[in-house]
Amino acid sequence: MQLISLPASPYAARVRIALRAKDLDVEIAPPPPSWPLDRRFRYVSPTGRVPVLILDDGEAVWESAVILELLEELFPDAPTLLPADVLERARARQLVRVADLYLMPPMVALAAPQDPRETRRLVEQLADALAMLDDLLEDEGPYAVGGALSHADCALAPVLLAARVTGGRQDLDLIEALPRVSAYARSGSEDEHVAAVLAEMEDGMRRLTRVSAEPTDYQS
Ligand SMILES: N[C@@H](CCC(=O)N[C@@H](CS)C(=O)NCC(=O)O)C(=O)O
Repeated sequence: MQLISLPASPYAARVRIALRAKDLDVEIAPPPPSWPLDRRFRYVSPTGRVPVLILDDGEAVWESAVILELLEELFPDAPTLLPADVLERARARQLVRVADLYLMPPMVALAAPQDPRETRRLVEQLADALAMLDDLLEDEGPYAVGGALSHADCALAPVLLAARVTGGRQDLDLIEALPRVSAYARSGSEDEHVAAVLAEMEDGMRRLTRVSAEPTDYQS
C-alpha cells in the first residue's frame, strides 16, 4: 500500500498516526510536483487533495475519515482505534466530525491572505470551535475517548497543533486559556505514535515556512 501524504497536512497526519499505531507497512509518498492540477493525480484523488491511500490492487481511497474507517475493516487483526463501547465509538467519530466541520474550515481559510475584518471573523470562529471542544473533552488525558488512542486523537492532535500555529501567526494563543484543550494538547505527545507524527508535521511546517521566505526570481 501507499499513502500519498504531505508532512504538514493535518488530514494526512491523522492517517499516518493510525498506520503507525496499527504497525502497517505502507510507503509514504508525496503528491506529484504539479498537484493538485496534475491529471493523473486527479484520477486517484478527484478532489485534488491529500491524503490518498492506494491499495495493493491499485484501488485509491480518499477522504481521511473514510481511510481511517477502512483501515479498521481491512486489518481487523491490527490494534483497533475505535473503542469497544458503542457510545464511546460514536463519541470518537463525533470528535472527528468536530475537527472536520468546525475546527479545520476557519484554519484552512486563514492560511490564505484575508482582509483584516475577515481575519477577525475567522479567528473568532476558530476560537468558538476550540471553546466547544473544551466542553466536549474529558478531564483525564492523554486520550480523548475511552482511555486509549482512537480516531478522535488521530484527528484532534494534528488539528490542535495546526490551531497553535494558526493562532501564533496572529500573535494569539488560542489554546492556553482553555483548560481541557490545553491539557489534552500537552499530554497528546505522551503517545509515541502521536508524538512521532506531530514531530513530522512541525518539521514539514518549518520547511514550508523556509520555502515561502526564500526570495523568488522576481524578488531577488
Ligand atoms: N476532507 C479532506 C480534506 C483534505 C485536504 O483538504 N487536504 C489538503 C492538505 S491539508 C489539500 O490537499 N489541499 C490541497 C488543495 O486544497 O488544493 C480529507 O479529510 O481528506
